[in-house]
Amino acid sequence: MKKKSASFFTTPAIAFEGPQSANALAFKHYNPAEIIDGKTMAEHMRFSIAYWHAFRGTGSDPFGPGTIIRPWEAGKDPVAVALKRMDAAFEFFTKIGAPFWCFHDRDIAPEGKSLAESNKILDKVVAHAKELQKATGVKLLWGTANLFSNPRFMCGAATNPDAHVFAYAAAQIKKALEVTLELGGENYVFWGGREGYETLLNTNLKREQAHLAAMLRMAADYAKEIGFKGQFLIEPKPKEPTTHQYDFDCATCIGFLRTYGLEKIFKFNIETNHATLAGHTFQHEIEVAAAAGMLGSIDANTGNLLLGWDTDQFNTDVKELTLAMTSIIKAGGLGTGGFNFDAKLRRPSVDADDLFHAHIGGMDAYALAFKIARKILAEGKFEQFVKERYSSFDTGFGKEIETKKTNFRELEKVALSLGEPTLKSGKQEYLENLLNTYLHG
Ligand code: XLS
Ligand code: NI
Ligand code: NI
Repeated sequence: MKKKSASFFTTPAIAFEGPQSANALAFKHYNPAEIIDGKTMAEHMRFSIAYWHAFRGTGSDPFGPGTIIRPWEAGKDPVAVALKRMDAAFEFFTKIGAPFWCFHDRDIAPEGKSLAESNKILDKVVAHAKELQKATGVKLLWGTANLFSNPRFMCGAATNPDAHVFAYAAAQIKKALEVTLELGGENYVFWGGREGYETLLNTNLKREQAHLAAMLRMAADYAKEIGFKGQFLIEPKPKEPTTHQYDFDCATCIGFLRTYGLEKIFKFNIETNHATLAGHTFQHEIEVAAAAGMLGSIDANTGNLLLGWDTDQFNTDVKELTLAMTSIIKAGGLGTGGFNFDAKLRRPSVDADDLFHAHIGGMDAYALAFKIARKILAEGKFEQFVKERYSSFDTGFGKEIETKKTNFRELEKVALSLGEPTLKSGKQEYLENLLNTYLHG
């Protein structure tokens, strides 16, 4: 039964109208009801709205205050505003047709004067969110704790040099896990926040990394204890806010998790903008995670490559997304993960409908990329090329290398008898042109 509540958006619910439609407030490629391989597009894409950007973003930047004024923000009592904001958020989730949402504890509820009071306020807002989830059918993709905004976390949370701050962070994660469970969250995310350092003059790197591992271990133990079955996800990022973030990229995190025996507990939440900040492509990070069986979820955004920080823009680059999608589909999809729009409006995008245009663009670009990627994989031309490129490892001494049945003496014999290897083209330009035939016909 739908609960009747005041409407905050004049924009009507967004419908699929197809590629020919001239209506900017309609989907051109994302048809949630379309069935592909026995699953609806909505089920394939599992789109999610990021509460912190869509409903806490004001357009402020280091040079000036917010520009985006929302009607539901009016009011003196921050708890009443938080509840009203939640109504607005669920109206938006429903109108844009996103089946999931994501939040940090402090996005949805203001902090009180003490931890106990903050927990109480959070419970109140979570109870309201639970009602709205029930009324709308929108589900929680993941929850997380904000361990980076409050000044107490200025030197990190799990990697803070002060054990008191560590304990505070532990208490906050404990509560965030409880409310994520309460809301049926399918995953729980750990983004490193300020887990890193500015200078080694005041930092014991080894102890900090061990503390981070201890925090993650305790989180996993507690999740088990309370019956939270969602997937734990690490979200790598190389820098910002600290100069040296410990969770630099997927490869670094895999090494870290294996060092501390945590690799079975975690998968990755890969953010496009974080990948490029690390000097990688989005697809690279997906492939590294997938190769380790640790591909979990996506924070769908993009950065401005001319800038060196996390600009969190909506991604409409179909080429980049198509490449990413081929890797995701080949890896068997995202499981309990989804595509979460960890992206914000540009500062001058002050209209309410800008929030719709932004998400429509992101959803359409991903849906189109998904379809192109499926075609590419169905035709198998790139896969066939790659397969042939490595075929010398399918038989003979190549196979023996892969199956660990050879050694240097044997391989020396091979090299002496076969002589100089013939050069085989990597055919990059040919392959790039082939990719363009899928993108542009
Ligand atoms: C910041 C991160 C953050 C996480 C959630 O750069 O992307 O938004 O997704 O803590
Ligand atoms: Ni993110
Ligand atoms: Ni980010």
